[in-house]
Amino acid sequence: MSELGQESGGRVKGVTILKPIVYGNIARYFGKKREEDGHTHQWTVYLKPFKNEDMTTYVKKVTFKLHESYPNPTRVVLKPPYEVTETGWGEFEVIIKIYFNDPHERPVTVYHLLKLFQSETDIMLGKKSLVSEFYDELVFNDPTIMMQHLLNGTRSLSIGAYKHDTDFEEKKEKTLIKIQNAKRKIRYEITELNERLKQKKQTIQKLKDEISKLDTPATDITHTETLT
Ligand code: SLL
Repeated sequence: MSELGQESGGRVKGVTILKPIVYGNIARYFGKKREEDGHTHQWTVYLKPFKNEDMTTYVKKVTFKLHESYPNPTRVVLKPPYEVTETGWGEFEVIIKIYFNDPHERPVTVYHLLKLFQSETDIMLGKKSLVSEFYDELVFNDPTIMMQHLLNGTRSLSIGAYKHDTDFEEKKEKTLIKIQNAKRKIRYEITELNERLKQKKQTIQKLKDEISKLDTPATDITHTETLT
C-alpha cells in the first residue's frame, strides 16, 4: 500500500526493468553518383529489440530526426519495423526518440551517427554494404504500475534468438579487453605520476630546509642594519 501511496506518484519504488535494444544503420553505395540529385547511397536507420520481442506492448512510437536537407525531417514510425529508408550523399547525426505507452514515462533519446562511407579494408574486401549498429539498454527506474505491466508483458515474436548483423558477444569480449587494457595503462600512469610527485615533494622539502638554514643569519643581518 505504502509503495503505491500518493507521495510515490503511483510508482513502484526500487524496481528497475531493462530493455536491451540495438540501433544503427545499414548503407549501400550505388557505385556512382546519381546524376539527378547527386545522391550516392541508400541507407536505413533503425531501432530494434536486442531480443526477439514485440516492443509495441510498451512503445507508442519512435521518431527519427534527419538532417534538415531532407523534406519533413522528423519521421514518425508508429509500429515495427522502427526504421527509415532514404537516399543521400552525406553523413549526419540522426536523433532517435522513443515514446512510451504510459504518458508518465519520459521519452528516451538516442543519437546515432549515420555512417555511409566504408573503411579502406572493407572496400578492398569487396563488401557492398556496411552496418554500423550499437547495443544499448532502456532503463526504467521506479516505473509506474501501468508501465511495469507493459514492460513485463512483452511477447516473443518468434522462436529462436534474434539474429543481428553484428556479433555482439564478440564485440562485448573485445570491448572488455579494451577496457582492461585502458585500466592497466591508467594504473601505470598514476603510479608514474605518484613517483614524480614524491620526488618533487622531496625537492621542495630540501629547498625549504636550505631556506630555513639561510633564514637565521639573514634576520641577524637585518637586525644589525636597523641598529646602525
Ligand atoms: C555533411 N554535415 O556536410 C553533413 C550534412 C547532409 C546529407 C550531410 C540529403 C540529400 C538531399 C543528404 O544527403 N544530406 O536529399 O538533398 O556531410
